[in-house]
Formats: sequence, C-alpha cells, structure tokens
Amino acid sequence: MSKRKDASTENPNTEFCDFLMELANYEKNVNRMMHKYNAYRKAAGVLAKHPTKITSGKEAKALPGIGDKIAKKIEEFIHTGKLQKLEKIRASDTNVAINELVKVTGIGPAAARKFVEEGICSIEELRKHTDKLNHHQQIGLKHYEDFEKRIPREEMLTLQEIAYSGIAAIDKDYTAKVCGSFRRGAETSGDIDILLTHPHFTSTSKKMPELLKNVVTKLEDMEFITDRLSLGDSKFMGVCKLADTKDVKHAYRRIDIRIIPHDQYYCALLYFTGSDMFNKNMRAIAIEKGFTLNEYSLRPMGSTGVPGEPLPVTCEEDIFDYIDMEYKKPAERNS
Ligand code: 8DG
Ligand code: CA
Ligand code: CA
Repeated sequence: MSKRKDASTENPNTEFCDFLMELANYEKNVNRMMHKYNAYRKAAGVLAKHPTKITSGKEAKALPGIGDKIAKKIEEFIHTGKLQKLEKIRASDTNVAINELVKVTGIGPAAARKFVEEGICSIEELRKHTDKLNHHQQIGLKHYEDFEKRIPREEMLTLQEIAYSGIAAIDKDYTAKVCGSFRRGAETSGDIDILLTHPHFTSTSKKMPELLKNVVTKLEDMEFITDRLSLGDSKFMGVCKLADTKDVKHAYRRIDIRIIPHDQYYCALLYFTGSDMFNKNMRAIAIEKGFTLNEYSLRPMGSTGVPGEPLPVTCEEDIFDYIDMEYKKPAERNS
C-alpha cells in the first residue's frame, strides 16, 4: 500500500503559503501586530485549500480573505520569484535574532527584543547568559532541541495512555482528554494538550485548585512529568518524557493540562481541539447566527448587544446544532 502523500506536496500553492507564513511570523514576533499576523495566516490557509496553482494577483484577490495588499505580493512573487519586503526583513539582524529567540518557550516577542538589545542574539548566546532567564525560559532553553521536534502519533498514544492511567488512579470521576492536533488525527503533534474535568467542579462552585495539583503531583511521582514551567489554579504548563530503555532514548515533550468547570467542558473541548483557524471561523458563524462562542460558553446575543445566559451544552454536537452548522468531526477541523 502506498503511503499517503505529505499535505505540502499536494498543495500547488505551497510557495505562496510559505512566504505568507514568514510574513505572518514577522508581524507577530517582531512588530507584535496580531491583526496582520492573522490576516497573513488566513490568506495562507485559503491558498492551502485552493486546488489549483494561482497564476495572478487578480485570481488570488477573488478568493475570500485575500485583499489588495496580499494580492499585490502574490503578483510580485509570480513575476519576480521573490518579495522585496521579505528580502528586507531577512536582511535585518535584529529580525533574524528575534525570530530565533522566540522559539524558546517562555520567551515572547517582548523578552526576545530585550535580549537582542542587550546583545544576546542567538540560542548559543542565551546559553552563556542563563542567569538572565526565568525558570520557564531556562527549562525552555535546556530542552530547546527536543521541543523543536514534533511528536509522532505513535508516541502521543503512549503518552496519552500513561497520563490517563495516572489520572484514573487518583479518582475515577475525572474526565481527561488529549485534544489539540492529536485529537484532530494529526500524524505529528507539537505538544500534548490535556483537558481535565470533574463533576464536583462547576462554574458556580468554589475554585478547586487541588484537582489540578493532585494530577500534576501524581504524574511527577510516576516520573512522567519531569519539570514544571508554571502551575496556576486552572492551568499547568510543563515537561514530560517516556522512560528510556537501553535501546531507546526519548525526547522531552511539552505538556499543558487545564482543569475545566464541568458545565463548560464541551465548549473548552471544542476550543482546545482547534484548529485555531477553525475556531475563528466557527466563532464568526456563531456571531452571524446571533450567538457568542468562546472557550467557556455559547450565549445568545440579545438585541441590546448584551450576551444572555450560557446555553446548556451536553456534547460538542449541541454547539454546532445551536448555530445551525453541520457537525464536523475533529479530523475535519484542520482549517
Ligand atoms: P500543534 O501543537 O500540533 O502544533 O497544534 P495544535 O495542538 O493545534 O496547537 P496548540 O498551540 O497546542 O493549541 C491547541 C489548541 O488551542 C488549538 O488547536 C486551538 C486552541 N487555540 C486557539 N487559539 C489559541 C492560541 O492563541 N494559543 C493557543 N496555545 N491555543 C489556541 O484557538
Ligand atoms: Ca498541541
Ligand atoms: Ca499546547
């Protein structure tokens, strides 16, 4: 049986998508212009789905999500094989340095710029100045190479099994679910995203931070979680790893665990399954239909523009039903 082709080789517009994503990351990491970041990503997403190779700026502009400015860039790229704007961006040492430093978890655009201003312009330089890094950034740097690697689905399945068994051993009433790209069926994932809920914890009950802390401690005792990056009442960010055998050395992996009030679980499950482009599109549809949708709830919008009470939701399908959208399985939510 032939292997399924890589998605990138199937996309005739890969070159356009690549330069749009490079511009997107530049706007996010260097300029902190999230609107531009989102506009470039949206255009790249539209082109990634387009079945034929775009042959002019005009053709691109006819697609939803592609405006005048992006169409002009596509036109320039078609005619010259490159983009002046991108050449300039790549020629700036500051831009290149910021783009490198933000790859370390815990270093955002602002921290990266600060390091660059202090003359710390590369991962190698950072390693000489670990005293300037906070705990999260130090762990991020320590496992930098591992965190850059994506996690094969096979390994995700093993990681899931260990996490689930640890959680069930504390209290069988927990519900835990690995979401993110894994739940969408991805062949590789960037990290492990676990949602946790418990019937005793609801949006109207008191906070129950021990529900999350107990899970983290248990997974540490099992030597599954190896480091904490941050632990709040509702969100844990950390590091985990499979036990090495004499033949196999495993990589350190990023893991996020969130505890969700029981009545908000399905809105959170939908949100944290993503993709985030899918979420943006679904939220826009919800607004068109007179609702407001976020990671906590789905609420009807009153005529005064004030959202009403959260609607009862007992599964993901309910959310699609309310906004009159055809149900999409997680594997169909990749863009
Ligand atoms: P990956 O880890 O395999 O690279 O992809 P992912 O699982 O889809 O992305 P993620 O960054 O781990 O985020 C998990 C889900 O959270 C994502 O699929 C959708 C949701 N999400 C948004 N917006 C954002 C956001 O701004 N940041 C993060 N971290 N997650 C977001 O919808
Ligand atoms: Ca993920
Ligand atoms: Ca994540």
